[in-house]
Amino acid sequence: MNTLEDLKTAVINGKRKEVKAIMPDLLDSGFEPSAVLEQALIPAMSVVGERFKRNEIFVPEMLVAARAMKEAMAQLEPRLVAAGIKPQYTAVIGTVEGDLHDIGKNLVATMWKGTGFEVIDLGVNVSADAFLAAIDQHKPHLVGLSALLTTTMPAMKDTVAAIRNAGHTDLKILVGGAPITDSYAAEIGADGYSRDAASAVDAARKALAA
Ligand code: B1M
Repeated sequence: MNTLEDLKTAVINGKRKEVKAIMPDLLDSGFEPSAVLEQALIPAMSVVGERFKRNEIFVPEMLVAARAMKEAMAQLEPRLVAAGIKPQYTAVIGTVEGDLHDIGKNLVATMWKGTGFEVIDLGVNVSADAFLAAIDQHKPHLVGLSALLTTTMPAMKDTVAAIRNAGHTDLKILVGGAPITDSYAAEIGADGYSRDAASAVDAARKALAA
């Protein structure tokens, strides 16, 4: 029988096919989807990030690890969403312009779907204009912006400013991503920040109740 450690190792090493085989084994033998996420998948990406920082691996290895992670997420998402109820709120989410990281953003989208939000996911490298067009089209209650690079934090700031300048002063904006902090969120005029996907649910509820 496979273990969470087997899954973590397969993701770190970018073994997509192994991940594809291990996931049903774990999920069908009683592992909670949240444990799979928190004890195997997220720690795997941390290891990958650390190795990249130490120049032990490079972008191609990071990319294959991300693909393996996505394979796991494709199997995990239906289980995480299974408890979902009829959507009460609509949210638009995307990774800001210049930034191609989407694993964390996808997780936040999954958690929001799982707690009864209708989520319109604009993908990665989303310009402020594309956010504005989606806001006009879908009239969301909440907008989520993700940024993983210090170099794309200014794009997050510009997107918040563009949304506010377009007159959406009451629309709730939630931000997150590894380099983002509570104080940065406040500084750029967002309504909330969360450090991970699980707390993004509470942060969204809190912002909407305010
Ligand atoms: Co990139 N990368 N990357 N990368 N990458 C990081 C972010 C980095 C920290 C690695 C490192 O140096 N240790 C570093 C950024 C340094 C910095 O700016 N401070 C980095 C770099 C430098 C780069 C490139 C510039 C490398 C290069 O080309 N030389 C390049 C940039 C490309 C671009 O975006 N323009 C690049 C490319 C890539 C890949 C494409 C190869 C790949 C991304 C694949 C993909 O996403 N489809 C990749 C990966 C995989 C990573 C690491 C290893 C893992 C990211 C990840 O998926 N983490 C990452 C190192 C790391 O994070 N440890 C790294 C797992 C995920 C679950 O966590 O995304 O943090 P995270 O999301 C969390 C929270 O942040 C939060 O909740 C999520 C779930 O708990 N959160 C939100 C995220 N968004 C939120 C939104 C919210 C609320 C919470 O509300 C709306």
